[in-house]
Amino acid sequence: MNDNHSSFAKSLINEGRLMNHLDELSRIGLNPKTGGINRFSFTKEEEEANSLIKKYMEEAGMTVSIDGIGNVIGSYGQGDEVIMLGSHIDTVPEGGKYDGALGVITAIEIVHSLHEQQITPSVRIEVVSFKDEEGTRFGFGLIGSKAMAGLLTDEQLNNFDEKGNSIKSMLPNHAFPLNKWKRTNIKAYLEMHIEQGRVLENQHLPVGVVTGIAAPIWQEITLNGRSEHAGATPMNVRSDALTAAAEMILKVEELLNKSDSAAVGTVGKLHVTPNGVNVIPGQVTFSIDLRDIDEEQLELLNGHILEELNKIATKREISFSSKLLQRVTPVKTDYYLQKLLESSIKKHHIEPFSLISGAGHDAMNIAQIAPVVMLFVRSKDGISHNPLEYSSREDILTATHVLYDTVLELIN
Ligand code: HGY
Ligand code: MN
Ligand code: MN
Ligand code: MN
Repeated sequence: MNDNHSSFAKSLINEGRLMNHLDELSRIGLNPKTGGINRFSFTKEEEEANSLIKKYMEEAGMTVSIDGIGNVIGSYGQGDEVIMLGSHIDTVPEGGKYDGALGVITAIEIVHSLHEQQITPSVRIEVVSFKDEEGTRFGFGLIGSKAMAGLLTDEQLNNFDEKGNSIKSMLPNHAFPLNKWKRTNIKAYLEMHIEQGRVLENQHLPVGVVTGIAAPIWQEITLNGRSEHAGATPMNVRSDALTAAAEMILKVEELLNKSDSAAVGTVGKLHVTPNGVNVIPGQVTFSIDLRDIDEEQLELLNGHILEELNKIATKREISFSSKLLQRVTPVKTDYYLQKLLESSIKKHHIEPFSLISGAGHDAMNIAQIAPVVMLFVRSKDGISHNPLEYSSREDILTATHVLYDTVLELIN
């Protein structure tokens, strides 16, 4: 970056501190054998990470609170209206160092540099680390941003983790009633996040402006056949839940490959019961994660897939049930905020580039109650949800300066 503005801002974003904080956070929940990070909601790793970001927020001059759902909120400046920055610090199993964490750490650093320059914003700035964005433990995520958008319902909290704990049982009493967390004073929400895809890399660009976010429908499919002896049961009398699941999973892939929309579908979790080498599987559950930017298309595709899976279950005389785990609305981001980001990007002599997010983000929920925009940072080889997830120091710092400049516009 050679414009004097960025060199001026450069001295104001403490790059060493920013990168150290990212490194320090990434050591919490690190699996030294794989390099993967395991930091799930309502665990000691999350608690440790929350105290670390609370410390960073306080050092940045923020007052910190944790709401009843578990969102960690750093507040800087005065006033009712809020410019909100944030993301999440929880991870998928064996996740990477940057997914979510980058948005929280860079947001704290932006406030820290404002604080060091004694810049008092005309509106209050909040940095939020949203609770349980990934949904790793309870099968549905975005809990913190759902609560802030008034979208979290009691019945959703009855999802259970592998050990039979429900979210409801993990929340403190003062989390209820849930609708008390709905926010109405957010003037703008800006989230920096790694792209988790290959578009920016293919464009040879460090950052991009997100104009739309595809949203997921998550379902859990349960198939019941009959557990029987693997040796004594002839093939023609079996009621094998796993071979039925196999045919269904390939059918999901076939329907998505054939669909002419940008929709994607993934079966990421599969659970076989009783899971014995010499036992014909009696029960199988598997997840379906379906995404599209177009809500109508998404619903139609979802209905079509369920119909086709039901046909396979009937043909195989296997009982079939589906449970909706979560349905999030795809969103378009705010045009004015997109243009603000673009003008900051131009100031850094980078060509502004717009793209859609295939991954879901807290911004989808906050978009229901405020104008939002996201700034994507290039992902090496597009890899994410994987210990190899990587964004370069240079790209991270460029993105931080761009977001810093945009925040300056919003708080003057
Ligand atoms: O699933 C997602 O898109 C995000 O990583 N939670
Ligand atoms: Mn700048
Ligand atoms: Mn993620
Ligand atoms: Mn994320």
